[in-house]
Amino acid sequence: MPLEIVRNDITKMKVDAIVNAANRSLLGGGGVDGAIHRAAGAGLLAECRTLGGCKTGEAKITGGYNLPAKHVIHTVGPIYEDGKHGEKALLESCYRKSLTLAKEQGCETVAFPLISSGVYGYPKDQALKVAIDVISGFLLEHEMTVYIVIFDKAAYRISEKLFTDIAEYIDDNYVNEHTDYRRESIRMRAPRQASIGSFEADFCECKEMSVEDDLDIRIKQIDESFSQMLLRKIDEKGITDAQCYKKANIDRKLFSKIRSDIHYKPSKPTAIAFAISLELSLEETEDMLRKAGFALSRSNKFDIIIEYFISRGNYNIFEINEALFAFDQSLLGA
Ligand code: AR6
Repeated sequence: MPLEIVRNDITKMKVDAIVNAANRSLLGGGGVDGAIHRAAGAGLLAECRTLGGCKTGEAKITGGYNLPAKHVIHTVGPIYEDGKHGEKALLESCYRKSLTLAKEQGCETVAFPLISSGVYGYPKDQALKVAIDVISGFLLEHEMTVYIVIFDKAAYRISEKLFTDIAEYIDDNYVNEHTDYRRESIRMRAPRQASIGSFEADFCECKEMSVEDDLDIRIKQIDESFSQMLLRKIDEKGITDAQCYKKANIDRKLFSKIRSDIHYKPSKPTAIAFAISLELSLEETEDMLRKAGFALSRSNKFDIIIEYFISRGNYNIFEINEALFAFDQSLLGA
């Protein structure tokens, strides 16, 4: 998965580069900076002394010394005042400059802490949003695996409102497998609500078709495999393969495997990630999942959260992953 949110101590990450939330002196400090210097040993400080500091929003690279990571990229985040002093642009710059530096040094795997979100006071939810936006934008253009490392889960939450909203949705919809009748009745009442766009598209496409042709197409689609449906939907949406797998947060190798094997059975999170990237309706998502041997269930928190987002037409995979993370569920992607 090109972008992953993980809970860990960044000093334990075995990646090409970890990013340090440093200060302008680059001579160490508290928080993640202190932890990185302690784990790397004195060699890191000695190299940092040669760098002449670093401006806010910029980044510099050193070796990793005793760390499992090969390099440390030191970046200096903004001190948050009130959000009106250019903090966001500076924080974006930290991520962008660090990623560019990592790319120039040939790094394939990079781990970031949530820069500025500790001592420097940047609100954690906004800091995470900036991280996700810049990193996912970068990954549309470059092949790399990037981790956002969340150290302290208690200190990290999606917005209170979204969290409460999803929690209520889970409470309202969580049902025992055997009393799943509600789901059916809801679907019967509003089967197309979340897919007006695609319904109209289907309707427009089919209006010149005879009933026989239409039936013929539908029968062929019953036998379609997951991989065939995926490729058909990519064509129908008029997007490229790369646009699809990048938006799904799936790496190119896995996509090639699926493309070349019509009987490929993806994992459930992978299948859902494609449904999200193709912006399928709930009904189409279920259809795609069935082809991979899965279903969305109302007795599963993960599934209800997915349903929450699809039924609201929110197909931002990173936001969905943030919410899944907050509810301790596995994330979408490979
Ligand atoms: N692994 C991953 N994340 C961590 C770790 C860890 N081991 N330790 C803390 N965090 P902060 P800033 C998280 O304060 O806000 C230093 O003194 C932490 O929970 O380290 O950019 C520097 O020298 C928080 O979410 O960095 C500067 O003076 C995030 O890392 C100043 O602090 C960043 O918190 C920089 O402040």
